[in-house]
Amino acid sequence: MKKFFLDLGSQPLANNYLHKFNNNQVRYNLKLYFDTKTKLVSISKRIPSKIMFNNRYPYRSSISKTMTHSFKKLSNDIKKKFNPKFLLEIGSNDGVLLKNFDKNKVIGVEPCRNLANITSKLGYKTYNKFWNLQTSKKIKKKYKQIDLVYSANTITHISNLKEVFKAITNVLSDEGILIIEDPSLLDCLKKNSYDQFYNEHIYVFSSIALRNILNKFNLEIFDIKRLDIHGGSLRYFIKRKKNKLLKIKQTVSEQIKKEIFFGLNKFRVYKKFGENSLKSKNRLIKIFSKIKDKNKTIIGYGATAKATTILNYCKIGANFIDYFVDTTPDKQNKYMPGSKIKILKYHNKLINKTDYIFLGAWNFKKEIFNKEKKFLNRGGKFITHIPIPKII
Ligand code: DWN
Ligand code: SAH
Repeated sequence: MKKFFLDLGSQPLANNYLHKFNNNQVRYNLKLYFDTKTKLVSISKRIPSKIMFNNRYPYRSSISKTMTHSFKKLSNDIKKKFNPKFLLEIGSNDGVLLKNFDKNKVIGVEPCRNLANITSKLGYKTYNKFWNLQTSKKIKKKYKQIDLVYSANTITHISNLKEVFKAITNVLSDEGILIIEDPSLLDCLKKNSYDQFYNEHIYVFSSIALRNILNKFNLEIFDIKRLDIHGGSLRYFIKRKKNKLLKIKQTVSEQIKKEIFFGLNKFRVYKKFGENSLKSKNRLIKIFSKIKDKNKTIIGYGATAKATTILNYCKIGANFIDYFVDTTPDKQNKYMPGSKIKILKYHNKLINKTDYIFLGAWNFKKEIFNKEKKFLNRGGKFITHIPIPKII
């Protein structure tokens, strides 16, 4: 049974940055549910994939140094540990991972044409398609079997999980390995990051829920690595159950134990998270109001999808934030979804004339604080809502 635990209100589509402010932008109701049987957490409203992942999708993974380093490190680990003959990446975006591999040993699947074009032009075979059974069959016909399938921050974006895993098992060799990486529900609840939920994030996985899904496809997790990426992610190493060559590591039972100890299998924990999110909203509004009462200026840093959830849930608009800065070309000179806050091209001059900066990209706090030493040294302050709204 699916039980409701948080209403994040009427929301515009994240990543739908508009050139001209439009009050009638498409909106949907963002409500969160916990399935007491499967333990899966999901949003209720499903926006068609073709609308979300179109030919102008602005998000570029390579923009952040943290991500580029993380994917480079992973590529080296994959080569060392698994030495795959052939790797398939689902949701290859602008090639942040692909680029670390030999062009003949890797293919990508990326539905957004603007992104698929980037890697195709670099010579990486990229299927400009959605990952589904049809795409999987096409790939199998050409490449036969694949010994490593990788997907980061993508599986949680696809509504039909049954089809996703059926399509994966269709191409994966008997001894093949599937690695998936997504934000961790445990971290999300611990940090009260309700902003991990928006139209693209249909699910936020716990390892308990993922294990239940994989079980249906005779797949099992044999290792888990926790990463600081995106505020806390889990990298799951998965194999077919019949493959006895790889032993199941203790990391798996340890992670499951941690999740059970926290109560991720119990509805009351989600109810509490819902209550905490409301408290977080009220506290954040108070911080913004107090700053504005003193006639100080606030700007936003990182026009993230997550920030869209925050701004629209907390009703924070141009009355509080003068503008956002972002290094992503396709977000610049557009408006934050659902608000009149403009996104400007990042320039340190813009940083140095404000009093406060709201961290939209709080997940890159380390990278950003390193870059903005000058702002911090002159007494500039950051505002974050993680784990509780505060001024740093
Ligand atoms: O799952 C998803 C993740 C991987 O990416 C997608 N559904 C959408 C997107 O979510 P997001 O927008 O919340 O992702 P990020 O990676 O937190 O976005 C960071 C944003 O901040 C980018 O627009 C780039 C920007 N940025 C910046 O302007 N200066 C980032 C850094 C580190 C910087 O120094
Ligand atoms: N893997 C990258 C990008 C994550 S953003 C990273 O971790 O940084 C999510 C990506 O998934 C986008 O590039 C989006 O176009 C892609 N995507 C969404 N639905 C998909 C589907 N059905 N099949 C394959 N990719 C999909």
